[in-house]
Amino acid sequence: MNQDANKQAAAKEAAAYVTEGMAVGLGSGSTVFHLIEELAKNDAVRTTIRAAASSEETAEWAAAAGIATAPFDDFDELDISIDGADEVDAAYQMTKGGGGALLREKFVNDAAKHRITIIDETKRVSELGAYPLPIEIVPYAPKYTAAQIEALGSTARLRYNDTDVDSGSVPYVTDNGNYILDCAFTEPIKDPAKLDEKLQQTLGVVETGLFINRIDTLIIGTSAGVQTET
Ligand code: ABF
Repeated sequence: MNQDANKQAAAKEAAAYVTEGMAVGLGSGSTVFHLIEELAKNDAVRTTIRAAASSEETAEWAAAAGIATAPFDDFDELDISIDGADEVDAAYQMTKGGGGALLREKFVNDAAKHRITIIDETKRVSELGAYPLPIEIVPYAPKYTAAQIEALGSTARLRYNDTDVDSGSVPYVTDNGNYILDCAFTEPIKDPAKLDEKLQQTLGVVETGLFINRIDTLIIGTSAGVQTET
């Protein structure tokens, strides 16, 4: 199967975990888009769940599917969260944030009793690091913040929107009004938890795309079928 078909298959498997009346945390990205498509097929579920969306785009997708959404702080906790990833390593540590929504995704993940990650097989890696790590930073000092991170052994490139012909490149701004640095480390990330600790202490860093010990169920769409690891 092709990558998108594998994403769809993983999303379909995850949708079965969502039951009537649940408080559901929705991540972002194309695999989550397929999840919302699957949830929309079940009227009893679609019309009874309430969702916390981890991006404005996801909230639009949910609304279009007839799924009620509410601000994150309206929920005391979430029954389940379902989100994608950019990389998942052998120890189930993740790189997320390729879509720029990592901060809200981490809130949604944090509040959920059952945290499900849905990926296609291309995301499964032995060690993190081939995918540049997204890090959300305050817009005040991107160059200074990038220099602190580069001292840890990476390049840290400010993420831009598509080049705006009139005004040149425009920095990408997250839903939270912050910037994103995409950080390519020169070596594989052998100890993601240790790197995350260092990054969390770096002046200017709001949140990192390292999701440490944040998977309860991993659903992988593969060319040989759907694999579920808990
Ligand atoms: C979100 O979706 C992000 O954290 C991650 O970068 C992205 C994965 O995108 P896709 O599902 O389109 O591969 O979970």
